[in-house]
Amino acid sequence: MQEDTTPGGALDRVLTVEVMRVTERAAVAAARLRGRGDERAADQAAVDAMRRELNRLRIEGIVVIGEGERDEAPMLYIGEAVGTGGQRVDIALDPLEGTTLCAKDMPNSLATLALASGGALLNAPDVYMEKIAIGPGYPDGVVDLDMPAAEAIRRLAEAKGVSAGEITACVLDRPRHAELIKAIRETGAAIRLIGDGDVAGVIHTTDPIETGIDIYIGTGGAPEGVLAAAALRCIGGQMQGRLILKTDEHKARAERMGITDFDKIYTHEEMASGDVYFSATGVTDGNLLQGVRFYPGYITTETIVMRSLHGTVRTIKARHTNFDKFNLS
Ligand code: VTB
Repeated sequence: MQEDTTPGGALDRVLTVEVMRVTERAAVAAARLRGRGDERAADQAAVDAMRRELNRLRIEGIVVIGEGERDEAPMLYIGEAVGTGGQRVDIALDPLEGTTLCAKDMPNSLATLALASGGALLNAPDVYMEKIAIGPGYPDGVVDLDMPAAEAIRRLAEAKGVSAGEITACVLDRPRHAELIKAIRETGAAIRLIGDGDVAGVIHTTDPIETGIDIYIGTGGAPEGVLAAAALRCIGGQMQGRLILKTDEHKARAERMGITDFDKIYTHEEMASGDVYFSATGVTDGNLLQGVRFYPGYITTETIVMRSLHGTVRTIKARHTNFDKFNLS
């Protein structure tokens, strides 16, 4: 059944269940390789499962954020068409976000997918992106990418009605963030350093009581930025991102994707506009989602699936007893 066609182009709402199914399958495939120290194998298993499921959907989907450009990614490459035909949709995916986390069986690796009306997702090259994100409930513009990190922490604390010492920032643990980490610590704020997985890092800002994280700051992958922006479009919060296009080669790649202003700061609404669905299934246990559990005779998954049009956020714990659908061998 099709929903009313809104000016932004509403998507078929049955896709709520379909996107969840896709990330569930990818998560189960990856989870079987949890803790084996083989990132490539876990990623490949998730990619295969996600591709298989996407190709069963009644959509005319184009991967705009994928595993890489065609020459470097044999499957789910940028520009790949998926689905059996139907509504034209843009797809952003990361079948295993946090491959290292999964290979080491560390928290917060996810299978993620976003789906939006055709043309609604930013076609970002696989470069770095500076990011800042906070959860819902704050006035617009309370923090932005142009302000020093210390000021962002102070302004956020003031808006939350607490001291800077009660704020926790999530930052990727990378040498490039040494100055950023120092500046944040000087405000008295705490830092949750993460090894990988900044899609989860951004989503965690939307539920500080559960996750303990108020703000995400730092430089991570641009594709992960678009996925996180899609999630925030649905769940609320604010995010800004700026592509880091230092070399001519980066700029040429961005231009091929239709980007002309190389210094532009994108809001999350600009990175993911129109009607957006986002789904993430836990692979390893995490702050918001339990990882896949294998029991004798059944498997459980936990998924957060959301849609921007009505702001519905569902957390679905599923019990799967038919293993055929997972292609386990
Ligand atoms: C992040 C993180 C990913 O890449 O975007 C990061 O979310 C950025 O790149 O899980 P570097 O690893 O080069 O810092 C990942 O860690 C891996 O794709």
